[in-house]
Amino acid sequence: MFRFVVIPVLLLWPPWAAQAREHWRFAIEESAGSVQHVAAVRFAELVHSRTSGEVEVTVYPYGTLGTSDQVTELLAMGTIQFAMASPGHLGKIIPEVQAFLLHFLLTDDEGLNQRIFSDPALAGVLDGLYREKGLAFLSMFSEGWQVWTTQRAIRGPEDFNGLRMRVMTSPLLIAAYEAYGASPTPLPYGEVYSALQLNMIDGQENPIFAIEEMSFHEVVDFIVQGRHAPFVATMAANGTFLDELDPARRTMVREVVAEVEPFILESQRRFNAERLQRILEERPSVTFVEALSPEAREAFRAASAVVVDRYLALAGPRGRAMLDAIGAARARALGDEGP
Ligand code: 6CS
Repeated sequence: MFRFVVIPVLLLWPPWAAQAREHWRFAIEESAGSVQHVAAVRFAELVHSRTSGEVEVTVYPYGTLGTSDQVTELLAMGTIQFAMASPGHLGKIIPEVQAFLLHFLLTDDEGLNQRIFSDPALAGVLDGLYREKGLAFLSMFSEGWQVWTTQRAIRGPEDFNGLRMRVMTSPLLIAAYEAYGASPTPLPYGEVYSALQLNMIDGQENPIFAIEEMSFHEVVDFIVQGRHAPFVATMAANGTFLDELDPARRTMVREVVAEVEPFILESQRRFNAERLQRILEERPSVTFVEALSPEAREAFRAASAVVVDRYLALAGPRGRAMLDAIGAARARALGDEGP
C-alpha cells in the first residue's frame, strides 16, 4: 500500500521534471540546424539537466531577434542573457577582435586552432575587451573554413580584381578583400542570397554548412576552398547577468561551455563534410575547387600581409597586444603537442 502511494508521487515529481524557475534567452546568428544552433541547444540541454530543470534556456535563431549587430545590442542591454557574436560583425564595436579575421593568421590544423582559442590567458584578454561593452566572453570556436562562392573562378589574388565581394560588417574585412583588388560590400547575413541572385554582388564567403543552409550554392558558379581563414565565432553572456549569478551556477555555466566546445568542433566537421556532398549532388554544374595550388596560396598570403597594418590602425596598441596574446597562445598550444 505504502509503495502505491509513494512511487507515483516520486514519478510525478522527479528532480528533472521540476518546473523551470528561471528562463534564460540565448540568441544565435544562424538558422535552426546550423552549427551555432546545435551548440546553443546542447548548452540549453546541459544547463537544464545540471540545474535539475530549474533553468530553461530558450534559443532564438537568426532573424527572430534581428541581425548579429542587433543581437549584440540586446545582449549588452541584458534583454537576453547569452548570444553568439562573431568577430566578422562584433569587430565594429570591439576592433581588437578583428585579429581573428586576418587571413593566414591561424594554423591549418583545426584541433590546434581550438587549443589556441581555448587558451585561458587569451580568454582573459578577450574578456577584458568584452567587459568594456557590457559583455562577458565565454568561448571562441571555428565553424569551419571560409569558402568562396563566386560567379568567377578564383585561382589567385588577381581573380578578385574588381569582384564585388560580400563581407560581414567589420571594417577589417573590407581591407582584407581590397588587398586582393576586390570591391568589398558589407551586408548582413540575411541579405546575401538575394544580393547574389540579383547580381548586386559577385561573391561571398562562408563555411560550407552555411552555404548549403542559406542556399548560396544555388546562385553561384564556383565554390573555392581557399583555406585562408576559418569562420570564427564566440559565445558571450551579458556581463552583469554573469557576475550576479550565484557562484555555483556561474561555475556550472563555465563547465557547460567547456563541454560544448569539443561538441562544436565535431559537429562543424560533420556538417561541413555532409553538406558539401549534398551541394555537389544538388548542383553538379557548379565548379568545385577543392584546394588552391601552393603557389596561389603563397600569392594570397603575400597579398594579405599589408592587412596587418590596417588592423593595427583600426585596433591600435591593444591590437598589437591581441596579436601578441594570440602568438603566445599558439606557442603554448604547440608546446602542448609535445616534441
Ligand atoms: O556571414 C555571416 O554573416 C554569418 N555566417 C555564419 C556562418 N554565421 C553567422 C554570421 O553572421
